Amino acid sequence: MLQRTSRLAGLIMTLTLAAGLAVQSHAYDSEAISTIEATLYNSSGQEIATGGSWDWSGGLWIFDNLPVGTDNTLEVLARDSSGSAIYGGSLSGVEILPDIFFPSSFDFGLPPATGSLILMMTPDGIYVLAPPFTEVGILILLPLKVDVALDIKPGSDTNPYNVKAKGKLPAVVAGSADVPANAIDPDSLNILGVAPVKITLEDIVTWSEDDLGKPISTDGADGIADLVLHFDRQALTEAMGSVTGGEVVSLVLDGTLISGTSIEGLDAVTITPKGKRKGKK
Ligand SMILES: [Ca+2]
Repeated sequence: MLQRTSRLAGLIMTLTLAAGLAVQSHAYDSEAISTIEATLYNSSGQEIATGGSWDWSGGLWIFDNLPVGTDNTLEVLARDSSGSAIYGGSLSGVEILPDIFFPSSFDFGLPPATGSLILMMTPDGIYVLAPPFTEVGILILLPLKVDVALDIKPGSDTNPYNVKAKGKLPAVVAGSADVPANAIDPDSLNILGVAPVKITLEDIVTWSEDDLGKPISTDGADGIADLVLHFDRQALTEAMGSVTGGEVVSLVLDGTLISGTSIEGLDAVTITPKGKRKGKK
């Protein structure tokens, strides 16, 4: 396997240079990926083979022992070092040819019943080849989850939260050029399972990124509409469960884009000291 991999690596390197596929920058964050895995589905959607997980830094992977056939779909999942799936993509119409180049078995003159795919890191995703040099296609890696800038109680840094208070808690999701507010599915949004009671489009914050590339928002309009959410305080307090005064409680806004991609926004509130509360009363 090792010998075969290094032989292939040499071939692929030549091919890469020839095709001008120099790996410079990535549409995805290559550094965030730790491992990838692949699954092959047949035309009726049945899983017929799984491969990996492979070490992403290897840059080239052989997905072998695949049943010969047409009209398969290849799916690839990329995980970060904590094992969370962060990118994914699929390629349909994948044909698995009898692998005469690297047959996994010989059937006395009959063509091998299995084939292989060579997967290779490229700037857009995974370049897929049938050995030795038949291009199958490029599987585009897309983020499975997009971070959004959530600002609970815009205008406040510490977000004091009184668990006795009733009424509405405002929060804003900063719209950006990449993730416009109207690309977010309003019906999907929730904090701890609590959906906002009111959603409006207004431009009240400015979207930017912190040093780590995480989206943040600061006060003031930037010409891009934001999603302003109002949550029922009592419902949210109920969902938080047992909290004590002075405690900082992280709140995650979950949801999806209209395209189906998951989004997540993170902020925190500080429970006001007088709002001591032990579980449900
Ligand atoms: Ca804005």
